[in-house]
Amino acid sequence: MKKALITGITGQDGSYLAENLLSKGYEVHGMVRRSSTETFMRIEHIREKIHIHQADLLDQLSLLNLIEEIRPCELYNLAAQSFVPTSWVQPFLTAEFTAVGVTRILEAVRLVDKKIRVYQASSSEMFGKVKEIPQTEDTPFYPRSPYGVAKVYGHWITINYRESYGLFACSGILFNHESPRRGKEFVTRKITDGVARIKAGLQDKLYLGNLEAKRDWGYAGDYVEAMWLMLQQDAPDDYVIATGETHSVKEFCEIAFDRAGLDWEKYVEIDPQFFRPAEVDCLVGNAEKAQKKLGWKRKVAFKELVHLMVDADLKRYQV
Ligand code: NAP
Ligand code: G4F
Repeated sequence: MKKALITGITGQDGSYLAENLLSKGYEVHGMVRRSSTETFMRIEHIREKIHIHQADLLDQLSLLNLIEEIRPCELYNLAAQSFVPTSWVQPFLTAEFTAVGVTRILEAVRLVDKKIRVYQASSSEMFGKVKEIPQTEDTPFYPRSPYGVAKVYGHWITINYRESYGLFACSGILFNHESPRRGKEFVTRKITDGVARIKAGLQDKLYLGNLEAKRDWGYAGDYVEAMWLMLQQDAPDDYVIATGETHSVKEFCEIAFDRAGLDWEKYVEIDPQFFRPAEVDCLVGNAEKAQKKLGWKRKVAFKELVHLMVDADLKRYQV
């Protein structure tokens, strides 16, 4: 039985990846940080099938001991401070988790067993103020937030450990991917949760920031399959994972409110506090390399994604 270790298993992607790997017959281990209250909501339904261990990206020894104890074949490093606005408020912490944390993982793998295959969660935020459209694996980076800068570090240190020590380390440059398990502060889930709360009479308005921002939004369930595929290849490499379509926040609102029979313009208000010090205006990826080499293809289209998120939130509020 193949063993996998997932950091960030309590997050959106970690929960889908754990399900995916269980369905493939893996023994799944998840790393969680110590907390006074458990944050296991997204993995509650598979809690009995997985093995949970405490360690922290900030603590080198805990990572080393954990990897030594489990000796996984594959390690998926999904843990990070992943919310872009927080990275301006907590830039040092973001750098420690999201940037240097990657080196701690890679060092632990290097010291324990160089044969462990590593997936690093890189991000389309690295493209920031984009240098070309659409973005590929060769597009130069121009990050626009402390989060984006930290991810660029994580991306390059992964490549560096591959080239310096021969680690099988892959970096997946994933564009935005969403689901009913997305955190409620991210714009898609904030909208679908807002739609459901308005429909249920629990709130009157939804306050948002930049409605003109455009993203290449896919479904998280499709994207975790790409992570796994990267680690099954003969050689490690980096891949863009995206849909190739871009849509504005406004468009997302229109479709989401419409799904609940509401007119978005009656409910959405602009609140300047949600604008960012530096914005990423438009992202759109070209996943041709992943399609050709990994045979990866997204299954859920944009409108279907918005509908499935709205439907799940309406169900949560029983409307
Ligand atoms: P998420 O829902 O925010 O999950 C982040 C996970 O990291 C949580 O499990 C969190 O644990 C854990 N974590 C944070 N700091 C930690 C620390 N110091 N030690 C151990 N664990 C820690 O993020 P996601 O959407 O699943 O994304 C997964 C990864 O992909 C992240 O690295 C993100 O930056 C990257 N990414 C995401 C997207 C996207 O669109 N979703 C796109 C590109 C890249 P707690 O439960 O304790 O908070
Ligand atoms: O949903 P968002 O917060 O996601 P963002 O900043 O694109 O980051 C996400 O995707 C990255 C991949 O590109 C990941 F690496 C990262 O971890 C995270 O998962 O914001 C999307 C857009 C932004 O342009 C923002 O300005 O929506 C705009 N927006 C407009 N109103 C808002 C709001 N964003 C949030 N969070 N809240 C608003 O009220």
